[in-house]
Amino acid sequence: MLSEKLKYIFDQFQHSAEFSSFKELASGHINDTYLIKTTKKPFFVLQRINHGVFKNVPELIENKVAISNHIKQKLQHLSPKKQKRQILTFLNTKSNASYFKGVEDDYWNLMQFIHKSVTFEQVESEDIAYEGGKLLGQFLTLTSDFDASTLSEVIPNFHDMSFRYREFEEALSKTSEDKLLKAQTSIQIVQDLKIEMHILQTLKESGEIKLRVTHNDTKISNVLFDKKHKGLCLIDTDTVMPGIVHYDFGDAIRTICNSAAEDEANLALVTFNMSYYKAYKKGFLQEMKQSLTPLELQYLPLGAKTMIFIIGLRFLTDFLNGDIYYKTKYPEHNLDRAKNQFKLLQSFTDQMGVDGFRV
Ligand code: GN1
Ligand code: MG
Repeated sequence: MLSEKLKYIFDQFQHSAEFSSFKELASGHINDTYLIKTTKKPFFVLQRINHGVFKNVPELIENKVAISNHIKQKLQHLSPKKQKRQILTFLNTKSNASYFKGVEDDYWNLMQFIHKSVTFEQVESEDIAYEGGKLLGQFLTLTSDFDASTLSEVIPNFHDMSFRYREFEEALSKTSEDKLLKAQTSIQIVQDLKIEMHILQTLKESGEIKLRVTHNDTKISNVLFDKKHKGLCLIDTDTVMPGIVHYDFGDAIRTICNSAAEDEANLALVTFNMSYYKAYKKGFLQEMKQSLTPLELQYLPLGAKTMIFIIGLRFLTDFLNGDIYYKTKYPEHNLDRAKNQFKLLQSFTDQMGVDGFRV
């Protein structure tokens, strides 16, 4: 039984808590995540890291712990209570490893649950967008003096556009006629935007936009808020790696400004909410403006466009590949996700106008 298995794994970690029950936290597309309730608070979050996606789990956990420790040092002035709510705390196993390896080649990681917190799958107000922006700005500021080159690239080429195009082109050449037909419009969009979608990568490769620590999965459901909807911390730091600021800015926008869920199939419901964009950007710049170069600042809108696009491209590629990467609930789930992102992109570009992206 799953409950017994989770209790067993939970008990391999260093704590004196007693397992009472569990609840699956099903919002992620890659890992399996469980809230572990104990007889006495705090609760915990137990996560099975998807080893197919994350090839080197020890390095992934090293990254996460190093970033948490760095933030902890920076936030030493806060009360212990506040620190517990704003910094992720990972636990070691009884044999002092940072993860537990099960017999089925399954890798587990445990952290403390942050009580009295909430997350949003979708944004409900400008205030939440603003708070989300502030929190991301704080994360990037707190980690700005961390040497990004010491982080492992847990998923190589994660936001690399040429790599994602290569994967897409390979999928195109191997997929079925039926899938090609169903995805025709989306495929055309991808082909049309190829040059523009490489602009940021070129600036990154030339060194004109510098590498820093980035979170790389800043969707709004990865932002933890307190009950009054003030930002607490970013969660899901699995993909913390060297990157450019546009990755994090754009990936957050992608979810914050979508008037519908990421997989809403009725595209009439999918529009880009410009007032949330402005609120988010305001919060973000309040924390970040001093440390952004003029070039980084000018390219933020294109960062948003590029990140909406790249996630759409990845969903589309996975559809063409027969759903081998993301968890899906029905056969065309990935295609619906891709179409959704491309509709969002269209709505964003319509509202920004051509000049909105010009620098
Ligand atoms: C995946 O599993 P989750 O929800 O944390 C993906 C992100 C995508 C996101 C789309 C390692 O994140 O890159 O933006 O789905 N993570 C990985 O919702 O591929
Ligand atoms: Mg993630």
